[in-house]
Amino acid sequence: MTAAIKTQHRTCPLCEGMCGVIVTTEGDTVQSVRPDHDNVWSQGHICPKGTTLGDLHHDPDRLRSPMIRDGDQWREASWDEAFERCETLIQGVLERHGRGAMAVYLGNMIAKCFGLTRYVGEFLRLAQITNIYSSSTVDQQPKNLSCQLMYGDMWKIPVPDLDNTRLFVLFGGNPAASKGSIFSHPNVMKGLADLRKRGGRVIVVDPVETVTAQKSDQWIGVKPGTDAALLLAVVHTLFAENLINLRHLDGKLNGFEQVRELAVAFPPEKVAAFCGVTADTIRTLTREIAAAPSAVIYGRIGLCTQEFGTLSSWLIDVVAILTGNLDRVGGTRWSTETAPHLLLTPPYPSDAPVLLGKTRVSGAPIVLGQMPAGCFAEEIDTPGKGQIRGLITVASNPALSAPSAGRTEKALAELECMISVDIYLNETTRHAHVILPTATGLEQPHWDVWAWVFCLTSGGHYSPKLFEPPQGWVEDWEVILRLGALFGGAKNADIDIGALDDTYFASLCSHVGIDPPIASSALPQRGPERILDLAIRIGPYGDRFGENPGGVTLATFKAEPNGIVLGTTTATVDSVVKTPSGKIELALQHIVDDVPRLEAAIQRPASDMVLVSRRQLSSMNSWMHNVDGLMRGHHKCTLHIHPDDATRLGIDDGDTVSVASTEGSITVPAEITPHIVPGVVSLPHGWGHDVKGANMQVARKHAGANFNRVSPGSLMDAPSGNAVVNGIVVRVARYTELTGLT
Ligand SMILES: Nc1nc2c(c(=O)[nH]1)N[C@H]1C(S)=C(S)[C@@H](COP(=O)(O)OP(=O)(O)OC[C@H]3O[C@@H](n4cnc5c(=O)[nH]c(N)nc54)[C@H](O)[C@@H]3O)O[C@H]1N2
Ligand SMILES: Nc1nc2c(c(=O)[nH]1)N[C@H]1C(S)=C(S)[C@@H](COP(=O)(O)OP(=O)(O)OC[C@H]3O[C@@H](n4cnc5c(=O)[nH]c(N)nc54)[C@H](O)[C@@H]3O)O[C@H]1N2
Ligand code: SF4
Ligand SMILES: [Mo]
Repeated sequence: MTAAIKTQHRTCPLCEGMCGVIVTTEGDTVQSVRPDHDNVWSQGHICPKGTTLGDLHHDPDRLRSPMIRDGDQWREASWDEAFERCETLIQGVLERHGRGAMAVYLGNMIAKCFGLTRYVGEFLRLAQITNIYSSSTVDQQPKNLSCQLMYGDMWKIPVPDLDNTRLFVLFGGNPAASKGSIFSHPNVMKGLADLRKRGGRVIVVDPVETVTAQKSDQWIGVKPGTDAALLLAVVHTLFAENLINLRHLDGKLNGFEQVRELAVAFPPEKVAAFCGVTADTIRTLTREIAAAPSAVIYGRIGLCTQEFGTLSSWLIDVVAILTGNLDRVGGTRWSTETAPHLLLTPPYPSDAPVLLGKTRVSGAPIVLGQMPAGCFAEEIDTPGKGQIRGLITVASNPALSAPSAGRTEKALAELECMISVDIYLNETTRHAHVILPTATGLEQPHWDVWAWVFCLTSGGHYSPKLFEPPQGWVEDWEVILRLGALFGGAKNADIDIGALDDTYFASLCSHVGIDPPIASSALPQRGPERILDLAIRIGPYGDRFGENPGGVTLATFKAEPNGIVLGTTTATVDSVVKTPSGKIELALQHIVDDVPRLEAAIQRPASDMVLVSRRQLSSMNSWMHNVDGLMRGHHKCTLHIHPDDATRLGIDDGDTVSVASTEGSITVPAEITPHIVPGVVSLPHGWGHDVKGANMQVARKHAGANFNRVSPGSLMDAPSGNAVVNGIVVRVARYTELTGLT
């Protein structure tokens, strides 16, 4: 008898593109994943990664059972045994070293896992771990910081209104590969092409002439790490040429004069050589922004993960404000979420200090509760009070994705207790004592909790789980709750997950003014769906448990397999800004204090060669290289280098080259391309899979080199503690077998 063929419409969870896909299954096997042309949001767009959801599901290397390591031997274990082992390990560290020796490293994929993302906050509360590391400090921390200070809310990051703008100025982002980030829009590249078709313009500021830049009207090849100077020169020109137009923002700002005074010292001529951009280009750019009927000024990871991440992230919004393009149709705006999950828990207080202290070993800043990822390795391997001895990683791979990766790899091996919530035995988790694999992809229900926060369309798409996980499986939210309680000091046998969940749910209800018994009787089923239903019901379109008859609930979305669009954003500056003054703070001291560091950088001699990071369409940070279908074709972990540099250094296309920094060195094949500024080389991150003890067979065959072995952990954006993985000074040379180096 042949198995029944079924189809299911769902959202691809892998990136902010939120593409609707149709998954066809035959029994337990995925036959195909195709674009869903009827999806109201993505309308048939898809990328190569989305088609591999079935391959990820069937990947023989994906863990399907908890794993326990004894020495260098791994064995499968029952969930009960695995949690018992966790208890022993955790108790041991707590007894020997106290709670201050515990740390957590939270990864990017948490945001894509519906259960983990809903429960990670409660995990942290229960676990009482204060050493919180995460991918945030190798990502958007500078933007969180500037938004916390400017608007009083770190998550109110303005989002481009691509569909209505006339000019899109894009700094340090490449949606042709990434599909957009902190900016959720269906098929961004089509949106940019449509903008050009209707007579608008696209300008890309990037040291690399990316595919996005090649499809734009103008590429400005800026030197890495110099955007803050360029943007200050833009601000200077706005003032000097009387181009300021605050429009509706007039009267809603503090710090206007301070910004004017700061920018006096940055005329375009002063920064031109530093930025590698002529003064004329800077002036023309400024005039174009000022003259545009509407303009988006958008900066992404290339702006955050660089030497002046906070200054650049802040200045993006300053330029938008000074030209009246914030909070405006066709400018950058804030979302109105259908399920506003951030409302369920207390926000980071708008009047609280952003700088919470300094790290133990090198005195780096602890900002917004995050320990800098660049300090992770040194905090594990440097003895003394507070040294990390116990660690939990959740959907993160710091051995590849965080700076000082070589040191991290060694440090992880020294931990007394390491628990990983992860689906692979990989470069990081190979050091764990216990790995707890959670349901992933097609085994999970999905609602894109974080993408809708950065989306100007208000809508939703719920996907039920397609496959039941193996029998006896523990749901991801239960895993993380139990671990929270264990780290909090509870005995495994005493933990009552249902009671923990009910207490958590009641606290969320109380926070949003809903009577917990009323909510619990309407929503008896425990777990993340109950919280999603609560978020939808208290949201702008929700039924508010009967107060708003006809309002939506989770059931409304469950009945619509192609998703629902309810409207566009209605958020305004007046509803968003939560600063103590009630105004947008243009010039806060914590940010302004960093300007002298920039002044000093402008004076220093230019480096001969600097390294930047890049993303690839068929890859997702460090973890999708085990999908054979995505790895076909030529070797992908190559160093892009300009022909002039290649000639100067005697490098031919395909030659193996060494890339060395103060941190370490790696070898990779060179790929000569004119699409890069001379003096800059670019390498993808997330590779380097040839390590002993990892079990990802396909990835191993396409190992590549680990970028972050050359990123020094000490390189940091001073105000935010964010890692610098762009603009690293390196020496590039042809690698010769004979000497090991050139
Ligand atoms: N040099 C350089 N370094 C960078 C960057 C850069 O541009 N250049 N970018 C940085 C950025 S923006 C980010 S966000 C970070 C990302 O870095 P991290 O968040 O540390 O991790 P990833 O590399 O995304 O690896 C994801 C991990 O989650 C696991 N995983 C995947 N799916 C699931 C799941 O469904 N459940 C569970 N439990 N686990 C899962 C994978 O096995 C893997 O271990 O990297 C940063 N590092
Ligand atoms: N296919 C795919 N999609 C992804 C990911 C992935 O790994 N693969 N990762 C996801 C994640 S976690 C994130 S955070 C987003 C990131 O999304 P994006 O920000 O769009 O990421 P990138 O494609 O890395 O683009 C960053 C650009 O910044 C440029 N850059 C480097 N240094 C500088 C600088 O100093 N100044 C300027 N102006 N530009 C600079 C780089 O050359 C690069 O073109 O993508 C997400 N989407
Ligand atoms: S990974 Fe590809 S298919 Fe999936 S949401 Fe992103 S763009 Fe769409
Ligand atoms: Mo990221």
